[in-house]
Amino acid sequence: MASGSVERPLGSLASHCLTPLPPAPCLVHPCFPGVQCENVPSEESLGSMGFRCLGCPSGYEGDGVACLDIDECAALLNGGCDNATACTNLPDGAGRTCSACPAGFTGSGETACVDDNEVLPPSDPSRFGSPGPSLADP
Ligand SMILES: [Ca+2]
Repeated sequence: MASGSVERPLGSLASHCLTPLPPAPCLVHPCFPGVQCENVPSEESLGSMGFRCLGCPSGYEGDGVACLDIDECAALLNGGCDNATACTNLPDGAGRTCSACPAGFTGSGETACVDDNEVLPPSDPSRFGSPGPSLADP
């Protein structure tokens, strides 16, 4: 009894070998999460594929492969917060926050802190010395 042999039709094998597809680098997700990847023909070797990452998400900076959180407080003057407030950087592309306006001011650090009195003295009288405690008559 002859042992069976399996013959594979050549056609099915050949069809897999005739047109080798270039590997698509974007299939392995080489870009930073959330960044769009684009397969592009490699400039170094003809017929192979490279990739391009299309920018970092909002709140990040980098080349699209590596993206780092932007420290908005350092990048802008006080992060764009009113100078009377404190800017706090938020990680993971979440931007930054401004602290509340100090007592006696209305508004927010995001817009502007406005003095409740709204009227500022032309100069600080304490610069010229205050009258001090009045002397009681003897
Ligand atoms: Ca940030």
